[in-house]
Amino acid sequence: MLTIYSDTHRLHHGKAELIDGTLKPCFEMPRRADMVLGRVREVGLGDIVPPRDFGRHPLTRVHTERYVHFLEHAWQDWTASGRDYDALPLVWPVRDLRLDRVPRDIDGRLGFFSFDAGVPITAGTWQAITASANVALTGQAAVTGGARAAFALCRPPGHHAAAEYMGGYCYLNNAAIAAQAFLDDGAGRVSILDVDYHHGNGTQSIFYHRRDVQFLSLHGDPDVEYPYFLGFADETGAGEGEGYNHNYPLPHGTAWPDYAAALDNACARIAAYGPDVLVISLGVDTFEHDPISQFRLRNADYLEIGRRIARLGRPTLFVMEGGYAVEDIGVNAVNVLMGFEAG
Ligand code: OKP
Ligand code: ZN
Repeated sequence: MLTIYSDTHRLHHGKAELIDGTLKPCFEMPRRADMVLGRVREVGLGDIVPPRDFGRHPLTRVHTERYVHFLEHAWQDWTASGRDYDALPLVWPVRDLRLDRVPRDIDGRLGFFSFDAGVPITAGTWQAITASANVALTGQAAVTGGARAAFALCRPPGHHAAAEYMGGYCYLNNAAIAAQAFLDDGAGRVSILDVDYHHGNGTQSIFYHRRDVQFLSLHGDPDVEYPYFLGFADETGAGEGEGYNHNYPLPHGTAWPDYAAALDNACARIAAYGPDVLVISLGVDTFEHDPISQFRLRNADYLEIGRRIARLGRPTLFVMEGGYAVEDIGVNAVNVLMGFEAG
């Protein structure tokens, strides 16, 4: 399997995140991608190539122009106002606050274009997030060109980012950008299966009213898990998109048997939909030792996830999302890919 990787991810390195009421080093760190790349090399998964530059157009197919403009200029605006530590949002337009005014001031803009504080913007964030999107798009082009599968080793991740807000370590929605690019290159139907531990609220939001993209997500029950405000089972799509969104909220402590049952149900829905291509939002924070998550999957379970995805028999793009047990992230992510190749 072809892997697409860019070293540019390194330019995005947030210093701290607010967790448990204190500032701690960011869980979403450059070493995550290093560990995955190291494992890809170790097992000889296949060629590793850098991304091509697809420019701005595919980004604005799923994100608004003003949001992309905000991301591009945020660091410059932040430093122009005299700060040089991570730019972080700290005030949000909830409920009856106004959404019809986009603030001019950078602190207001950071809040307007985000839904949480888990999104530090640093000097190299724009370069890293556009490289990450280009990694996904290069994988998409390989699959459109006839590859059975490709692995987009994206960092930072993307599935929490919606059309015009960032959050949960995510800025540009790499999987959604790739899915839209498949459609723009002639696919009629795309399924996105999100196996990250957290609900892919951004991806769901982007495609919620559409039937050309089916979205399915297995994740910690939002009643008790981040992102809390989306990802329930009764969210099934709206308008034309009614019936094309499927959430599988699972309790804390979920281990392989229950996870596999949900995965089988999702796979049956994908088979019934009959997509031309499959995008996997590949998070491995479902791992038993993940430091911020509460499922109990084990190393070998990831091989089985890959086998089940392979049985769908569709051209498949894997897009890296979360996974914070850094010593195991490479083994777990690449186990999915090896299971796929074996299956
Ligand atoms: C990004 B991805 C944990 C706080 C969670 C944000 C998590 C973002 C995960 N108690 N903070 O889905 O892996
Ligand atoms: Zn996650």
